Amino acid sequence: MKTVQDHRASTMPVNLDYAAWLQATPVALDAKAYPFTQAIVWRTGRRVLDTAAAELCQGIAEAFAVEPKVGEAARLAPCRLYLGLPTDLPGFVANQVSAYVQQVCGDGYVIVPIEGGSLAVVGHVDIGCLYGVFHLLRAIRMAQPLTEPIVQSPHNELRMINHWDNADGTIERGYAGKSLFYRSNTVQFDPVRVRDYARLLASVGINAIAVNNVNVHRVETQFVTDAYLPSLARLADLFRDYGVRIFLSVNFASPVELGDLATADPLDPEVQAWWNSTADRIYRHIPDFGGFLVKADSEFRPGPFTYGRDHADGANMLARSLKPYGGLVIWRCFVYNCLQDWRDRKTDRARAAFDHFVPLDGRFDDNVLLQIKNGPMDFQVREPVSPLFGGLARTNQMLELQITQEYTGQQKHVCYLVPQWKEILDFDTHACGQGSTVARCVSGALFGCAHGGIAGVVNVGDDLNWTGHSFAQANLYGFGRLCWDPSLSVETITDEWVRLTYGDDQDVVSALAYILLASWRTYEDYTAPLGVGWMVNPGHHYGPNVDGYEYSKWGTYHFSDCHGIGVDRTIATGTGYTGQYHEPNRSMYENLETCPDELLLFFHHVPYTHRLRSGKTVIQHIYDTHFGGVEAVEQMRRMWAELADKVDPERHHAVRTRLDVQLQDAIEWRDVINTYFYRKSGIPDRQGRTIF
Ligand code: GCV
Repeated sequence: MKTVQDHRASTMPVNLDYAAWLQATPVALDAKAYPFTQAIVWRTGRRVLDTAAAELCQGIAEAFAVEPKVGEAARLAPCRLYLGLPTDLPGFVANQVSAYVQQVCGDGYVIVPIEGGSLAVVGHVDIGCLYGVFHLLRAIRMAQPLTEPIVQSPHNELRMINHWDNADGTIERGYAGKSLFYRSNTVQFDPVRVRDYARLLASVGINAIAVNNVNVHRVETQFVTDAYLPSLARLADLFRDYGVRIFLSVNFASPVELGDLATADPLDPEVQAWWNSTADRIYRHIPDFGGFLVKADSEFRPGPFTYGRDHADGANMLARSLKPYGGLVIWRCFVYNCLQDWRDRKTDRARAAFDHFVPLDGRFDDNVLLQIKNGPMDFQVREPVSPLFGGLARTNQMLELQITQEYTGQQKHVCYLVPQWKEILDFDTHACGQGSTVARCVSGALFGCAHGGIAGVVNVGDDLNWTGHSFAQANLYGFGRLCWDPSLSVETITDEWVRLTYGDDQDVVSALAYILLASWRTYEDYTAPLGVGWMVNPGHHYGPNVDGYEYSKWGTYHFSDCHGIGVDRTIATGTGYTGQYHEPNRSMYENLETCPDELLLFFHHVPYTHRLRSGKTVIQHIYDTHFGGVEAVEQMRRMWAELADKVDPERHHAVRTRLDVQLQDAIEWRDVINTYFYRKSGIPDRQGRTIF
């Protein structure tokens, strides 16, 4: 049998970051604590199960420096680890696991101690067994006991990564090198690297991947043709071993742009026939193809509006072409007017997704999912939750998060987003009374939808450490863990990532957890205040520029003048956006007294002297958070410096260099923002600190 290690190039540079949270270092306990690790029994010949067994062998060998027995030798060992489906197991093992396996849904698994010191890792499908293996190895690495049965089912059917990779090898909003999949307008990849990537993804439960940018340009439009499908099929094959199905982002105007038809009108039978034969072709090459991801009528991408049709017409037409194969259409709701007039205070970009899609609720086919960004604007450091969650009751839906740090420091700054995502998932929409959380909306549980899930725009490129900043790996890890189980606590996920990636030393664990957990708030403190967002340089979105988008067409304004700041989105005097929420959220946001401080300027335009619920005025809050944010980065830098003897020099140096950059940038943000608002308001800092 080939081990996972056999697939690795022996020339692969040694880099601890490359192994991410699957480090190959020995663990403190010896193998006797886990007697079942001496032998592995499984039925060979099925790809995913063989992958699971190979991972198990490798993980055990790395942890305890002892190779487990396999094959005949394993069957003779006194204790064994049984891996497989219930039908693969010897009768006495099957009997002992059956009550637990019955509780498992979808691609979940059980890990059950068997009499005499053996253990069984069992799922209903082979991929469940692989997830069980990764759970088991994680538990061993974290020295957790495995004496009680563990029953795990994923909360979300689709746990998906979106790549914004272009065929030329660039990545839109990518901060960790070039694409892992493309170069010079061809599909070109290192199979070892891609396999290792698939492995990382599967280890946290990811099961779907859209391999190209939602902005589908001329070359990627051809991905659905015979010119590209054979090489995409090879890519899909690498992901297949790890149970990850590939999706393609498609161009709605493909029938026209590929030169076959004069129209892409979704109600034209010839267009339907064109997509049907396109789907037939794709499935001939990739039999387990997941489906299409579509950005339509958004930021200059073509869509059904051109033909006087709506999003349901467009999505359903594509869905019908995939239906015979069980494929899905994931249709994005990031639809708004990107040619707005900044002088117009009535049009509100935040309203757009709800206004476009709620009237279509119930009209989408059952293999369509609407993919909704977490907030109504665009992945800002702080936004309210999109009111589309809870606004759609008869439509499959998915949450879209941004793992790549476009607006949150571009992987030069530490910004650990798991606490933000957790707040989003826990947000109570009140759509069906109390407890109608976003997590329940998107899993499909709240409204009994057929499909659901979470997608993340990934932060990975071909940098050797995958994510540019070593700590940005924690976002990828946490994303996967939350997709699997949104009820996991931030602290649990953080502790897992730190210990799996950087080891068990208590000083390292506590310093790293502190830095990660403080980082989102810190980033927010030195950038745009109180939920107002933006204030970044246009185009690349890095660094401060308070008025960068203020007089532009993009609909992203803060409306600061000498009196005050913020966007009035109330029903009473503003754009009426607050009316898109269910009560009591609507009233909470509508009223100045109950609106949470951190979102005040998203919902209200107030004078600089307005007193926040914290007791501070808005202007003093701006000064204090901006000075405080820089101090917090200085503190992170000090804490990291103190770990110099406890972290390997390569990773220590790389992180220190990025923290230096973060500090310089935070100072720049502080001074630009404070100076801007001092000059606008004329109100000095009560503490008399330097403002320019
Ligand atoms: C892929 C924002 C980003 C764009 C991105 C777009 C989207 O506008 O800046 O780069 O395009 O969102 O999500 O479609």
